[in-house]
Amino acid sequence: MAEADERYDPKSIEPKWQSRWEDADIFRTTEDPGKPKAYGLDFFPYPSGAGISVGHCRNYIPTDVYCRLMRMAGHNVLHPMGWDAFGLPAENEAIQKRSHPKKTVPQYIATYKRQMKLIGIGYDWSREINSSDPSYYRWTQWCFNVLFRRGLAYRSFAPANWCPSCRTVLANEEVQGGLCWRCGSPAEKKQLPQWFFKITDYADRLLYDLDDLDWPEGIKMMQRNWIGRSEGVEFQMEVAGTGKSFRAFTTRIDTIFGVTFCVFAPEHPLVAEVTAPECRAAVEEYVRQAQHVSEMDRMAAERERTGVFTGAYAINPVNGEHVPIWVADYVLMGYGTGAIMAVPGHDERDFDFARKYGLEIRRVICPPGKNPNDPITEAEPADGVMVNSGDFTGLPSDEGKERLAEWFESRGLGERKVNYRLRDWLISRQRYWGAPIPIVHCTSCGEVAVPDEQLPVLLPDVENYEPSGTGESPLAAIPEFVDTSCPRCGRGAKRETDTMGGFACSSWYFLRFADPHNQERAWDPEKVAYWLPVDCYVGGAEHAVMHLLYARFWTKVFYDAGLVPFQEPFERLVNQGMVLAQTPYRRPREGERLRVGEEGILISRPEAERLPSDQVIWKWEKMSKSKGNVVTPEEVVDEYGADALRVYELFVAPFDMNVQWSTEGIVGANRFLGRVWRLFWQARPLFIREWRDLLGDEFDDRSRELRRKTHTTIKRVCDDIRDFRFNTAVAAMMEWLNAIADFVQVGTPERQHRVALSEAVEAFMRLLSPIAPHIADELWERYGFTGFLFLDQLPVYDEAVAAADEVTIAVQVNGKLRATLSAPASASNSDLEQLALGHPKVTPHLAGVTVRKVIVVPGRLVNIVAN
Ligand code: ANZ
Ligand code: ZN
Repeated sequence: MAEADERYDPKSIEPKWQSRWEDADIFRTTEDPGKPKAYGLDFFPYPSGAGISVGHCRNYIPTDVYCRLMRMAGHNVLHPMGWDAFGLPAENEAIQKRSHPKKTVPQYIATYKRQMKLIGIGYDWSREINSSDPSYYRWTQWCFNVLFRRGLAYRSFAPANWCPSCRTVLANEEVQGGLCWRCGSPAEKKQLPQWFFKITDYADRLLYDLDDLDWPEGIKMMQRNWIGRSEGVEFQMEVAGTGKSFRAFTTRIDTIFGVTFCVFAPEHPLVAEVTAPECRAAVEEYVRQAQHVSEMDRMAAERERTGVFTGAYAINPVNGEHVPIWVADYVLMGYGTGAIMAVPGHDERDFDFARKYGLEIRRVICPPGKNPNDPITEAEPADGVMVNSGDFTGLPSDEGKERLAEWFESRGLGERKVNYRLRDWLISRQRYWGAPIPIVHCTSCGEVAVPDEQLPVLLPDVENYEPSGTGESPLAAIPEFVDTSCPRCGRGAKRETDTMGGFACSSWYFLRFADPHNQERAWDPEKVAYWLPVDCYVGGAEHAVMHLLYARFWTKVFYDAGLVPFQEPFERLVNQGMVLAQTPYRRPREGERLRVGEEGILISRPEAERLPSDQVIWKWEKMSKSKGNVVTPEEVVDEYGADALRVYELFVAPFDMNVQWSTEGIVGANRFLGRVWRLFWQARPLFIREWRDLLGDEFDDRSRELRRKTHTTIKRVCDDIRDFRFNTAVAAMMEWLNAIADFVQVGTPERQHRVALSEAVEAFMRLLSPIAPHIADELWERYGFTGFLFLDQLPVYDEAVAAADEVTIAVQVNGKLRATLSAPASASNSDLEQLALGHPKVTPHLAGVTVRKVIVVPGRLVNIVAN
């Protein structure tokens, strides 16, 4: 057979299959109620001019493998893709390129799509959606109306974070370390009327429902912290000699006898009223200074505490003590009441502050092992027994909290209170490239929603869309857009000119994929009920809070409105690790200034190669356009093929770990596929297509062994892929390939050998298909099968065949034979390790030493290294 000499040539195989898949439209999703469904979804990408890198592929390839496997396992699979095309990134990029997002976005989308096809991703493109298309944002506006009608969208004046360089308002989460997340300029404050969604109404549900989600624990923790629920007491304190009082929130009312001062936030309204004349100048100056410090910095734990005394005193309600009132910026106006009782003995910030300004530090909580009069040398925030606390002395913290809450409540001086860190979601953008907020301002009717049937409020087609720089949206400068009539009373009225931030579009797109072309409504409830919730949601951990919290919030609102039958959109969430690339920096020259946190000047690769090597510092950094360290899928596919890229991305490390990009790794993946190719040509003449009918043959030991390997691997690969353990799935395929190769090597003189071999190679092709679909379909065809493996089935797993005969394993400790044990041939390395470590003849040799290493040779030996 001449073809047997043919080399593995992905360049001829891959485009051929990609166009065949496309022609046969194999990825189109069908809704078959008779089959279980599986919905695999990647985070909604925003198409940028840089295209995708092999870093992004680490998101798309694994999801594709999972979806392909589920399809072959008999599920109806929804695996769609669309574009988060509205929003700041697209707009800012277009501004930079002096183009228009209407022009750039479609170009970028075309690139993304081409790249995704190039790496063999099986999206159902018939469901493609684009959030900047009126047929989509019409329904984003409809969603706004749903919230508005339920009292969950409101407008209020609020200090907005303002980036003077992007000339735009920033959401709190877009200000990072006091800087604009896009451009890095320091953020300022500006008062503007803004639209908000009342996510705080859902704080408790968003918090409690996290418990049942199959999400990474770290992400759940971040959401819990973001919501920041805390239980405490809010109570009243008098300001001595003024007749005025203020309220303070504390989570530690059990420490109230330890209050030695109080602190107001600089913005607290009482500051001006209670400050004594001799303190006024200093206080005013401090308040002025504080305006320039971002909230983020004010909260930072490591920051040096500052403050000034107001000259006023507060009266502690439990003991009548007068304590000084200070102003300090570590107290935030936006949390609790903006005023605190300070307990330096048991709160770290208060401790630092008291140390710095020489304020009294008192012990009122005693942990086990300490005495009531032991001095406090650092803040002791733990609960304990109350001491020096009047009638409450001797109570444990928990009980003290209850008793004091009752004490305050019975006197009408305070009450139990739950506080949240979570703030309402600022949705307004004073920018062009977004869905217009569908509201009309009428002088007699107020804020009126544009009726659903009049949607969409179209984004006007304009040339000049750059931010006005006044804080107003550029839409405000377009009279044809602004001037309208009130939908309620018909009189002249003005349209809202703010647009919605991109997080609105991505808060419901996963629903639209279930019914992407519906022109009557946002979605057909039956289709959504069939496909949703998303079974597996795949993306980067950087969206831990915003997108994932907002999407959960909208889903709950839709649930309450009877629009969807579930309360959580994403049943299972997985985060892929990042791809890091070597990034060259040049050592700084004399007097050259560096960016914060950097040891050198970022340079390009060619530049790095020209410089003497001692001038260049190489660092592993996240692959990104801004670092100039991007490797594109095109480069890799061109040289090694899409299947090799896929195998490499899966095999290189556990799915959720960061990886360092390596070309050698791809060479290895390509070599593996080359081995598959050659072996399959070698085995081709031995293949018996009707092997299933011949399973009644007597099998000898080697044939049984191969069959066992086949079936244990089928199980392992399927389980691994479902659990996103792609690296071990590929490793199992590699081991299996070696076993098949050895088997062929030894020879196949009898029919039973060829039956076992045929079973193995057919199963191998099927299992290879989700991972490396092009080569799999090619081999499939060359073995005389027709059709596409994607539309075919996974190999059938037979537990009885996989069930192992026993094998005998020698157990050594430091190279000396100490025991032999029998174990199932299918036992994994860690099973064997456990058996060996627990063996009664082995344990005496491990007493008093530490196990340093356990080496397992499957089927043969366990060697324990201990000393
Ligand atoms: C006295 C105290 C003693 C406190 C103690 C803590 C420990 P969480 O858990 O985050 O809700 N606090 C209250 N309002 C504040 C504000 N606007 N800015 C800064 N800090 C504020 O934190 C609640 C605690 O943070 C409150 O309990 C208060 O300090 C402080 F041993 O009161 B505590
Ligand atoms: Zn009106």
